[in-house]
Amino acid sequence: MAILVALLITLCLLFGNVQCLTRHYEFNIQMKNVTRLCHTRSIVTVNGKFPGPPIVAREGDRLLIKVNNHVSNNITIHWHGIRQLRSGWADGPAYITQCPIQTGQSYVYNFTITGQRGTLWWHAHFSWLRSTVYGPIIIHPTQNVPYPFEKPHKEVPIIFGEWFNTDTEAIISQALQTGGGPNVSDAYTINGLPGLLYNCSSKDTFKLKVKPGKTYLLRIINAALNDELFFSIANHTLTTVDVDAIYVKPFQTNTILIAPGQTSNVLLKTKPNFPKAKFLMMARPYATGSGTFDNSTVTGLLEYESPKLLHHSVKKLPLLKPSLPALNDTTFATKFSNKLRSLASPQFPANVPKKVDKHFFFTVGLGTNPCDKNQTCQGPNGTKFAASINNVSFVQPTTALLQAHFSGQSTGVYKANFPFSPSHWFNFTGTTPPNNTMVNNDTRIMVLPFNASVELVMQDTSILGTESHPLHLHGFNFFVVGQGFGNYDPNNDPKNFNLVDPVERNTVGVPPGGWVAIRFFADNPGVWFMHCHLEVHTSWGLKMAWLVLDGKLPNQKLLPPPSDLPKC
Ligand SMILES: *[C@@H]1O[C@H](CO)[C@@H](O)[C@H](O)[C@H]1NC(C)=O
Ligand SMILES: *[C@@H]1O[C@H](CO)[C@@H](O)[C@H](O)[C@H]1NC(C)=O
Ligand SMILES: *[C@@H]1O[C@H](CO)[C@@H](O)[C@H](O)[C@H]1NC(C)=O
Ligand SMILES: *[C@@H]1O[C@H](CO)[C@@H](O)[C@H](O)[C@H]1NC(C)=O
Ligand SMILES: *[C@@H]1O[C@H](CO)[C@@H](O)[C@H](O)[C@H]1NC(C)=O
Ligand SMILES: *[C@@H]1O[C@H](CO)[C@@H](O)[C@H](O)[C@H]1NC(C)=O
Ligand SMILES: *[C@@H]1O[C@H](CO)[C@@H](O)[C@H](O)[C@H]1NC(C)=O
Ligand SMILES: *[C@@H]1O[C@H](CO)[C@@H](O)[C@H](O)[C@H]1NC(C)=O
Ligand SMILES: *[C@@H]1O[C@H](CO)[C@@H](O)[C@H](O)[C@H]1NC(C)=O
Ligand SMILES: *[C@@H]1O[C@H](CO)[C@@H](O)[C@H](O)[C@H]1NC(C)=O
Ligand SMILES: *[C@@H]1O[C@H](CO)[C@@H](O)[C@H](O)[C@H]1NC(C)=O
Ligand SMILES: *[C@@H]1O[C@H](CO)[C@@H](O)[C@H](O)[C@H]1NC(C)=O
Ligand SMILES: [Cu+2]
Repeated sequence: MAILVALLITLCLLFGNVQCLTRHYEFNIQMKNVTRLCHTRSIVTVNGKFPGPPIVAREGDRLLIKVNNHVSNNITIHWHGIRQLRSGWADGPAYITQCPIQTGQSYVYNFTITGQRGTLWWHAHFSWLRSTVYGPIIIHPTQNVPYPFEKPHKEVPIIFGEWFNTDTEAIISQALQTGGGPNVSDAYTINGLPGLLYNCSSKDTFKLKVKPGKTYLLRIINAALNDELFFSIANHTLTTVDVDAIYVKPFQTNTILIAPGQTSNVLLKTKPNFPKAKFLMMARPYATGSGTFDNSTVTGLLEYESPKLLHHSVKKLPLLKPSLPALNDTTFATKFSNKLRSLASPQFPANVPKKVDKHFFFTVGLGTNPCDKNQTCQGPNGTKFAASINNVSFVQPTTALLQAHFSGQSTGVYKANFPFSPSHWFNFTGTTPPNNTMVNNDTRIMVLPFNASVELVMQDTSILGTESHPLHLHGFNFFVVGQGFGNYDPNNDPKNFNLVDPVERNTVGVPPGGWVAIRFFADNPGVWFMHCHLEVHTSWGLKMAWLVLDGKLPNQKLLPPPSDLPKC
């Protein structure tokens, strides 16, 4: 199959020596037979590629990406982390900003990249299709603007994924039917490859070939469906310089932690001389829930290009392994997230809201739904698993929220009464859970006036056991001003908030049995999805949406929908 990516570049703007381009891509959604772990599966792909093709752009560019759906599934594509200023129609979550692109239909995603540079990613945002439909978004800084760190010799995307030997759509549909936890993946992958530690997979190993004494920029993306991951390279130190396409104060670490939805640029300095060893890179989960999970390990190889003289002896070199934190090492996770700080420099300031207009307190966690009368369910005590925010388990509407809002036809689609805080206060992280674990199902959204400064505290619950939840907010970056364990204390915890150089990002882990406080300016009109990026929790309802109203000025209003916007 010919590669169908057509990249035409047309000049759109010229000011000074800075060029702003329009970049055209074509994404053909098509099936492809792919073999991993000796299992061949027909998977949904973009242009027959797995992982999908990279989008490469420069800060300020406009992207026009035409998506043609040639498969029997409905699909949408989300440009994860892209701010989508006033262009919410291009954000992508199905039934939130658009109806799905149905079989045989096309839709052009049209947006600009404003004030962002680094690594983001794109993925399907319909059911569990993102398990195979994902790829990098590489955003170079404006021309002639250097990185605030050493210029790398080479840049390499490292995308983690999860491989399933069976159809992921069947897995989630079976789980929703039985009420139990879904089957876990069969392997983790680096750039689609599982590596040496799985049966029948050693040829499918990602190899990073390097030269001694150079600096490499690894653009790391966690595209796994349901698992946070630790990542390390034997005998090498990584320097984190950016997360979620925002520069951070550089820090060195042997291991990084990355949740689904998160991205990070790290520098890898190779050894000055050709070493007498080969090095494994490894990733495996950080898992805090009580359910079963895929506890396997993906490997890749860091290989030094050998000097000619040594060529014959390279095969015999010893293979060194990194040591990774324990699967449940929350102490490491906490230390790691505390190291992440914004640059907060004159060139890259941290514009943290100092005063707050709107305070919100949301509980996040698992709960249950009753089993149908004539059914036996496999969730807790014969119930069905559910998940909620403030005990509201989000019910997906049958038309897109943004369309309903824009056309003034929200009645029967959503209610603008999402709770500011839980209706029922209890010991959120106590060891004795409440006797009623049932959630409410509803399609409720929270309305924000334009430019409101928002503080949101998200509190994990222990109702069905504590668990880390990577919460992702569409349409915004936010500052992570505080986090802690136990129940959030509104009197004392804010005293320790970091309003100077907190990390700015789009996906943050709510600590297991703890809380996280974020702040942002609601400066982007539209309907913005917020959800756990563990796909199983999203399927169970751990999601909601914000409606940010238009501002008064003409440039503070959501633009009208494009004419090809899909209909439900
Ligand atoms: C995948 O393989 C099956 C069985 O060999 C074949 O019938 C099918 O056409 C293939 N699909 C694609 C997309 O190549
Ligand atoms: C993309 O969106 C911009 C801003 O709304 C609009 O001016 C332009 O015509 C659109 N381009 C296409 C090809 O739809
Ligand atoms: C999930 O795993 C169970 C047990 O191995 C198996 O019986 C079932 O068919 C699997 N479901 C799907 C959808 O693959
Ligand atoms: C790798 O690290 C181990 C443990 O720190 C050390 O003993 C060994 O010498 C290192 N090997 C290389 C080739 O760097
Ligand atoms: C992974 O889980 C399996 C089954 O639950 C268990 O037998 C195995 O020991 C675990 N492996 C590791 C490395 O924890
Ligand atoms: C982590 O897991 C180990 C066993 O794998 C267990 O002994 C330990 O108590 C666990 N730690 C926490 C904090 O849950
Ligand atoms: C349960 O009952 C409903 C209606 O009473 C019926 O539609 C459904 O097929 C039944 N499900 C099973 C598994 O028997
Ligand atoms: C399940 O039932 C047992 C025994 O009645 C009870 O102790 C436990 O809390 C229940 N769990 C849930 C999740 O409802
Ligand atoms: C909540 O539960 C935890 C663990 O059971 C306990 O240590 C704590 O004191 C409780 N907090 C309150 C306010 O009851
Ligand atoms: C929950 O259980 C406690 C003690 O087991 C009981 O006192 C309380 O009334 C129960 N609450 C509800 C709402 O059933
Ligand atoms: C929520 O929806 C489920 C079906 O998804 C249903 O079984 C349950 O009764 C509903 N719960 C409430 C409180 O309405
Ligand atoms: C695809 O989306 C349309 C519009 O929402 C819906 O009517 C249809 O049932 C969906 N089909 C599938 C297979 O999900
Ligand atoms: Cu979650």
